[in-house]
Amino acid sequence: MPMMRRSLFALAGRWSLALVLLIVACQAVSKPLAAHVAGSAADAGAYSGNPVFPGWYADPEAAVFDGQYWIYPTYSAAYEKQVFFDAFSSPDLVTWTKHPHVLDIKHVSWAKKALWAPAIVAKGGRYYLFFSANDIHSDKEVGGIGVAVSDKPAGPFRDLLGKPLIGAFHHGAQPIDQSVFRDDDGKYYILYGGWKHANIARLKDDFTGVVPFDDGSTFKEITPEGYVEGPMMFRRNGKYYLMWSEGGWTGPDYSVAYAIADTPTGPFKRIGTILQQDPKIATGAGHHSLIHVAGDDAWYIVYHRRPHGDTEANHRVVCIDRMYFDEHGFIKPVVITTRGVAAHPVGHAGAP
Ligand code: FUB
Repeated sequence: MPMMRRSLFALAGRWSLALVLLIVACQAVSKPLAAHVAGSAADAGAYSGNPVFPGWYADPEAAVFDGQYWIYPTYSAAYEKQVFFDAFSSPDLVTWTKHPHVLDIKHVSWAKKALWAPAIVAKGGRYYLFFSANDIHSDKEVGGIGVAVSDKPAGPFRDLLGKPLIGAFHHGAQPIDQSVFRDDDGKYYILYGGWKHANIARLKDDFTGVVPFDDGSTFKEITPEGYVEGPMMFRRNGKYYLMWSEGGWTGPDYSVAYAIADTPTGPFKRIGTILQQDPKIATGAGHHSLIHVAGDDAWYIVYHRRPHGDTEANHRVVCIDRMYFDEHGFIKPVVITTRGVAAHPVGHAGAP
């Protein structure tokens, strides 16, 4: 090949490489995602569709900050690739913007794998992202539940402690699947636990550790019948609602049940299942969180489920549907949909 043509080819090659790098860089910054409306074309823009954004994601944590809804899910790629969190924000539950890598394992010195089940709290102008890491199977391993902090809900989040907040098994609970509950008196509690045991502990005000209850105990087991993992708590009309996931997370029967008590430490007696598969829609519906829009008392359940007939364990997608209470305060069974929820600008929303 003559020298001139070779250098022209080399130049074209370099420009193509530059173009590809530019495209990849553009995709890495926050960008609005097209709404994934699975209903009719008329739904576009009016309903969220389910899943609400593309990609394999699970264990969604919902919150409302700065006039936006936020969802922080587990990145549900293959096990060894679950090493960062993306976040998603929306002004109306329909249009979602992806915020890539809000927390990455490379910024948590003790974390190596299995970054799971984010839980977020805003306090004192900062945002605290609780996470599980390393999927530990005994106290001999390093890992458990950690906490990272940022000045913005979109991160970047950085490890607060340089070590796990809860790094050992208590009452048989694997230290994963945390959620944080703020009671009306301003006390913060962490609920967590895999391997069919649920614990509650009181958090220090600065989230650097846990403080003992009045009776001197630090971790209280609150495991209800049927419990597997993914506990979360909210308060409504003076009652404490504990919700959790049951069944195997890799299978179709994964589901959510709940109990009601007069105190955050229970006792919690299982009332029933409120979220489960609908063979006509999807399977494995579980590991959820809630959004409460105080202005019109609307409740949303944000959860993951798996596409029909897909048996790959990590193929989980994030969905939103409405949740309703009956006149006695019991939660009605959720109807899971492909249409999702109607657009609801944030207004006076507040996540429990
Ligand atoms: O996503 C990883 C694990 O799967 C979570 O910790 C469990 O709750 C289950 O959803």
